[in-house]
Amino acid sequence: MPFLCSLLAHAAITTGALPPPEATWWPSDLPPRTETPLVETVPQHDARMAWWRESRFGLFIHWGLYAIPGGYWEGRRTGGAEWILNSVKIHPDDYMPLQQQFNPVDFDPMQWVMMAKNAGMKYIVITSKHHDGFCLWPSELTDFDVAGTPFGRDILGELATACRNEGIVLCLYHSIMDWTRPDYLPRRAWDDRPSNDADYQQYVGYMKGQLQELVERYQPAVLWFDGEWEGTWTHEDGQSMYDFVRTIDPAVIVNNRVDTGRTGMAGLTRSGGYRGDFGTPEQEIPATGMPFGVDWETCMTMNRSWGYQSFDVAFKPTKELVRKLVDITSKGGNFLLNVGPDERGRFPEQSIERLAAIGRWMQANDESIHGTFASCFTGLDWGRCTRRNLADQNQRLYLHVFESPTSGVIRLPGLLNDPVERGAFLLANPGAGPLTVEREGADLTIRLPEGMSVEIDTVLVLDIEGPAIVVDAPSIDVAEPIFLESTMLKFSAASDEVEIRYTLDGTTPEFSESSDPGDEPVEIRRSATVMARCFFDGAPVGKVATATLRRVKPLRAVQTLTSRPGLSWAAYLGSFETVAGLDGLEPAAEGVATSIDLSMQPRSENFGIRFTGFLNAPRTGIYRFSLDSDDGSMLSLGSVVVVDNDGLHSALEKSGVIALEKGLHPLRLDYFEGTGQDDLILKWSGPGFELQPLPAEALKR
Ligand code: H79
Repeated sequence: MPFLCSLLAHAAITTGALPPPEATWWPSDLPPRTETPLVETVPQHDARMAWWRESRFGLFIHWGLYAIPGGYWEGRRTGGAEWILNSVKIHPDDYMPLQQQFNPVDFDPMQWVMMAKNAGMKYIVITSKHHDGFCLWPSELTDFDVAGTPFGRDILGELATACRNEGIVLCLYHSIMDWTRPDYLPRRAWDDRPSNDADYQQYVGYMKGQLQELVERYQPAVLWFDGEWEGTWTHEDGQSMYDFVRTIDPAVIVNNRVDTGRTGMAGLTRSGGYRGDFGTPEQEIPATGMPFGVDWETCMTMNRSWGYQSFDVAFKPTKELVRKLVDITSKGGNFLLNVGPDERGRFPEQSIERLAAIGRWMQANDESIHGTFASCFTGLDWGRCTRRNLADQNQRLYLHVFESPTSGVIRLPGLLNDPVERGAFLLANPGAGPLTVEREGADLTIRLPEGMSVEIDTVLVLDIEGPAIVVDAPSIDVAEPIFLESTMLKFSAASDEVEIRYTLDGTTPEFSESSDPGDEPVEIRRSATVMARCFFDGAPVGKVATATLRRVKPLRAVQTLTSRPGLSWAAYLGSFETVAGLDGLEPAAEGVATSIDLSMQPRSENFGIRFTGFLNAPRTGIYRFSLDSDDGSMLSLGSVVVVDNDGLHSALEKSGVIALEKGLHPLRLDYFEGTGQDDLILKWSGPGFELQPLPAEALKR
């Protein structure tokens, strides 16, 4: 995968004798620390995650030695922030002496904690160690730590105490990548220290030793790993690290960057048994919410950099930050908002102002954030919705109005529940009188107070009877979008109180003769554009669902005289950006494979593999192929590209569907790896079998 590191940042310090171990602390609403086993039931997992899910809002702190250069090196403004060692290609021998300058005399952990707490944040994640390897606590295992700075104080210890005193949960960010530790590999190209003795497993042992120190000494509630993407860190390392830290502290929550299952900057965990308790979108918010039970946290900078840079003044306005928090909460995620303190230990003035302003909004509205869960609506043109369960199965909806409609009325589309008596009210001003709630067909409407103007987000509260039932587009269930002779269609909606109508000719379903009722399964024998919609009392509700179904002929099988087991493979050397780069090259090695994997890879980076032969389809029917690769890959059968997963990217799964006649089909699977991690997984499903790896019988040459 590409190594396109973003800019930004810096590191920190250490000193001093170890403090006596703190008395074990744990906020009373966190699960007991010993009752969660490594292999959990769903209720045990939910109990472990409960405080984190309820918190919704946390403070990220990037602090370390990099705050000293602050994006300047040798008198030039270089940028790079916490990445400055890498961005400016600084030799460790020139970077590590920053340790002697680290003396943040203004460090006041109680002030930091209070700024977070007053902003409505419930936890703090601070960099125990960033990519530069500098440690913010006095570690027994390295001298490159705060203990070796003029400052000398145990920064994590002091922060832990302040957090404990104020009921803020302390969490630690810990980088797997380490640019200065001699055993870490790969070395930066400009780092010419002899590397013959470098022993990566020794480095992994060092990390584990440090994590044991951290967990036992500071009891972080979350371990937030990062820098996992270099090829040296494997899935096995990730599994082992996750199990290691949870064995020391069964209640600890660990992000998905501990393992290799993260999907790029979008940050969610791909399927395949990867460790990690939550996904980590970075600098982005998923476009839609996730299925219930998928935990995630968007981390984001207030300006552009994670580490301190005085010249980075591109701070997001408070309004935008609050709306991002609300947007994320309405999608079921957490918001981890960053501050990069300067070399004296001060938060930037702009960050202080924004935290205070967010706090003023939270003061009146935090009930709509803490302990709430995702919206029941897929989209609201005036704002967002968050929810809370009430007694008797009832629900409270928090309606976050971002733009007040000129009509003075907001609409809750397709919400079939009735309001409980009280009607709606303003969260920040409940005394302002009940707001009129009316039913208009399947919608509820709420009249906003006369002349209400919205500054950041005005929150209305509406209690409804029972869990929310929202009717939107019906779902169209069909096995695959292509079929041979016929296929079955089924429709379903969120409630029995609505009627589904559908058409097969591409026209929008009306409540008339021109459409058919969708209450029974339908057999389709011809290609069709299916459109379906819900109706309530004869009036349309929600969006129109569409599916294109194509009747196809199966790809003809080919006749061959010979058919031996396995696929032929050829391995190529080179730095590729697409699979087309393999064309016309001389292979560096060739052989036969009876399964599709990378066991024949000629080296760890910058290579390509082309598999050729035949796919043996056991029956005539519809087949789906799922291709998961890092970096690019492409699967063709005959002249048809079935899955195009080409290009430089991290692990990414794509699938394609094709109709095949029973028998042999010419197959070509191209793959290439740039730098970093590599992976190639091909699975298929077909007539009578579920998604699985291709068995040896399917591969011929
Ligand atoms: O600590 C902050 C940054 O210093 C750190 N993460 C946040 C929380 C960070 N390191 N690198 N980056 C951010 C950007 C790196 C992006 C890439 Fe990749 C790494 C591109 C390719 C390798 C991640 C993994 C995105 C795609 C694959």
